[in-house]
Amino acid sequence: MAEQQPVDEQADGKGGMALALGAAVLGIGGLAYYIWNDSRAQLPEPTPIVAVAPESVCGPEPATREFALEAFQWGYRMDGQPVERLEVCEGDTVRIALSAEDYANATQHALHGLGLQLGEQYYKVEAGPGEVNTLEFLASETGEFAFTCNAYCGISADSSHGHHTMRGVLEVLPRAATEPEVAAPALPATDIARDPLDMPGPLASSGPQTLEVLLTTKEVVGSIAEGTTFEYWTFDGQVPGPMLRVRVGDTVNLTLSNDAASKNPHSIDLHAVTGPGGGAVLTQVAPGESKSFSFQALNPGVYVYHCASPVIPMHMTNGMYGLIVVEPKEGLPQVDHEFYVMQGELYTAGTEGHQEFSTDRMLAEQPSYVVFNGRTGALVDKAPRVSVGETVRIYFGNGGISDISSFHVIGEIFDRVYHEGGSLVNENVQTTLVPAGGATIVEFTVDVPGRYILVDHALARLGKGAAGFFYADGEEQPDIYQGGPADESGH
Ligand SMILES: [Cu+2]
Repeated sequence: MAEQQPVDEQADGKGGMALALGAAVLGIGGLAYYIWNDSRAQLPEPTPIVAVAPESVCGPEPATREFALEAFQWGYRMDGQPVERLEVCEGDTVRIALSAEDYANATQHALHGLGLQLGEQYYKVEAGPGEVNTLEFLASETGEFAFTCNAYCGISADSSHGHHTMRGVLEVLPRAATEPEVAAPALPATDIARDPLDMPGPLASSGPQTLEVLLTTKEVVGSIAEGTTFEYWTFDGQVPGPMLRVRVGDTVNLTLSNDAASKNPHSIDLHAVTGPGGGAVLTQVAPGESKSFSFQALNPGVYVYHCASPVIPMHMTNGMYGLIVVEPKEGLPQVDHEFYVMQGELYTAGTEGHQEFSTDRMLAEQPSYVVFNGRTGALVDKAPRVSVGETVRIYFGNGGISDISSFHVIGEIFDRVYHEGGSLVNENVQTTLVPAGGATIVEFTVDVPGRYILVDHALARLGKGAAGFFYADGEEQPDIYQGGPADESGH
């Protein structure tokens, strides 16, 4: 059963009319309206019913504002409604078409006019019964300017014969600052993109060790994409930060040093740490300071580490993330190649030149860029090469704060996936989910030569930068993959 319509709409008919009038006024452009209540029709006390906000009136470009005013015995009206205030914007061309009510037995009142002093200029127009004359002028300065029925009405403006009520105000509103946002020029930049081959190799088999790790947080200007720069916040100057590699049972003495040139405190929370805060509470370091803490790696897997200084998502997306691999006691099976790849999100204001961080975009979870290894094209410029028949392992982490990555290699099937970077191994996987703050390990043998493309299969992110390559060299493998002979292809 349909719900009954609320009766307020009918009860509030005047409000509805006001809205309709407002819409009409907006359609005309630039008029704030005052009308008289019916009960006050003989008393010219205006009651405002519509206020047109300047923001909705003053666009970036000057406009022509047209008003069709009719002078009648008690004042000016427009579309039958008394008018006391006209609003325009500085620089607008104002066109007032004045007509005079043609009524019987009032010939001495039949000539009406409108005069307006605007700065140095006095503008006037008059109209007799049945005439329409147009006054056009430039709203050359801001302020409130009275207009009245002037001497051309035929009698004095302050006479008691009625013309004294013929007055109003033209308000010339300032135009909001409208200069287009000019992008700041790009700054000198360093390449913050980490090479996917830049990582420690497999660990030698041995008993538990104590490892010393030093990481330095640095704020550096890098290039996100052609022609754009951004102040990245990093571990050791690149994105992602250095891969750390330990083995289950190892103790890590980690020292975090914040570069003296930094403007912000930084810290590190490693998901491989067992203990409150993952290290973050113990490592909040001001610029120029260092702090240390120790942890024992208890669980095998691949883990994200990231800065955890407020505002944490801002520190993360600005580039402060990396992976720590905790190998099982027996180590990981040997492969021919290992790649280190992390997806990240960048939230920036603007699209060119030097870009500032955008809190609005971050809160809206609308990254401007989704990238692999810090910037667009990082894994294109630094695409690894392998040979057909070799095995590849990719440590893939998600340093983003909004998007879940649907990690996929076009033209390849993952023989094994360490699901969510843990100990559960899945086989024969096309696309694997990597949550924000999560990681995975994928392994495959390359069977066919050519170029392979790493993507987040949420493919709209391709246009935001989430693409990378690796190349496989070697002989064609027609048993596995080949095109049809040209004369049989039908094309
Ligand atoms: Cu930080």
